[in-house]
Amino acid sequence: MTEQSRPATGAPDLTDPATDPFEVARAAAAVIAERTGAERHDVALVLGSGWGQTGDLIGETLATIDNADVPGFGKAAVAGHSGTMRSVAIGDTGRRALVYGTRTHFYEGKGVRAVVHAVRTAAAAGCSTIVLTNGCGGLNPAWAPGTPVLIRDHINLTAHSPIEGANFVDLTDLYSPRLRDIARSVDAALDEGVYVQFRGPHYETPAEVQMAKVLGGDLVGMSTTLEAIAARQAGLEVLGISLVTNLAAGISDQPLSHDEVLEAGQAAAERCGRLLAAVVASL
Ligand code: 8IG
Repeated sequence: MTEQSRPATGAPDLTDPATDPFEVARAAAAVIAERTGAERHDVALVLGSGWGQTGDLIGETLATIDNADVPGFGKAAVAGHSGTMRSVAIGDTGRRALVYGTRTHFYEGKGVRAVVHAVRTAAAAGCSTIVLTNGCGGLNPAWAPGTPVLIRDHINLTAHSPIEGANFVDLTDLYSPRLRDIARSVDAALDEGVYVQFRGPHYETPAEVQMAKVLGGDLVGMSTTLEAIAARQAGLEVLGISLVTNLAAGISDQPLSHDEVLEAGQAAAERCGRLLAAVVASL
């Protein structure tokens, strides 16, 4: 393709080592600013499995952008995820939330840069806080499907990092104790746990779930940890919230299905939406 015939957006190749991912993030942020009319956004939210409906409760959507129109972003790969991002008014505070309707998962094979691009774009768009949500399997049988759980810490089993080069980022308190306190002030019943990211896209075997338990894990999923690391590198304060959509394999005798995930999300949408809205309003 010649320089001239290349589309203006969506074109940069994050897998090319010559591409600077932070430069692409700045280009993406510029498109977002132009399309939303907002010079900056304050808080970013990534809506994972089961969280799709919750963005609406935060406030009025002022602009919706197709991911395909923003440099470095692609189409949604997961059923039930929306391939758009939205600029949402946070109540009447004058502040804006950048709400991502989907994420790129590591298992898609597009590389770690693609996985964390939304996070870097949020930072470039001016956000100081990011809320990472996901749907996951729970190891604690007391967490019925539809239970939101705060992420206290993580174990990254992908054997990858979003950070390139000799850049030793401190991950102590990666999941902000301050933001977890705020979340608990909204919903005092919230438990917290250690999130273990597997590569996926298959769910775990029961033996792998037991391994996660021995390692100190409480939640198993296929996202979030790489994004959280990139967020810390970018200076963002991170809140992680998992929605337990199923008991992890072998914890119950039920087989796992994506339909179950979507159902649990529907059922929990109201509680999760109110939680997100209240948290974002009190940041
Ligand atoms: I939703 O049980 C959802 N995502 N790895 N295991 C893993 N990812 C998940 C699960 C689960 N449920």
